[in-house]
Amino acid sequence: MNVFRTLTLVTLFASAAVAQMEGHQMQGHGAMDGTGMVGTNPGTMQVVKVGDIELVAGYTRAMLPGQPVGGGFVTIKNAGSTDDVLIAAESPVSGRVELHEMAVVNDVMTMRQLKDGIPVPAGETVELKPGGLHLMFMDVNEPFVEGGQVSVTLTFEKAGTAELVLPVGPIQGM
Ligand SMILES: [Cu+2]
Repeated sequence: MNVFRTLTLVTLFASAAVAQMEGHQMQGHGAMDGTGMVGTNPGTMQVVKVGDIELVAGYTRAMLPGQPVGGGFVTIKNAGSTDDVLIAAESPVSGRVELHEMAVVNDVMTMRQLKDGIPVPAGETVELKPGGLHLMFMDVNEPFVEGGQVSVTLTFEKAGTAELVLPVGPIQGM
């Protein structure tokens, strides 16, 4: 396990120069985002609609042994005329799911929790993807395995709750 973690950290620093995770566990984000920001959708998630919100192309990634956190990604379309907000996420496979943003600030890759949620303005599409907005599975019970599925419930301020089943794609960059 320590070898994997070391490799992941090396990869992270090699690609992202200096990473500041603001209290997050580095190895998790290294495996998720550290090797290049290019995501390939490994499987097809069933489209889910709730109110004016449509959720497509969701997925997550296999995790390294011992990795405690994992990222989740999905595209959110708001076909309505009312702004909405993704305010919460939860999953039976992890202690909690946070809404996160990754961004380069002053040439440094940083990540933060979005405690006010992720806005989904009327008529717009918001993409949760590697290197940007994402779901962060914290305190994961067992590492996600490629080919598996991860259930997650998203709660929107206006549209209500949506149940997604995210396919688990390959570990990135290993
Ligand atoms: Cu995160």
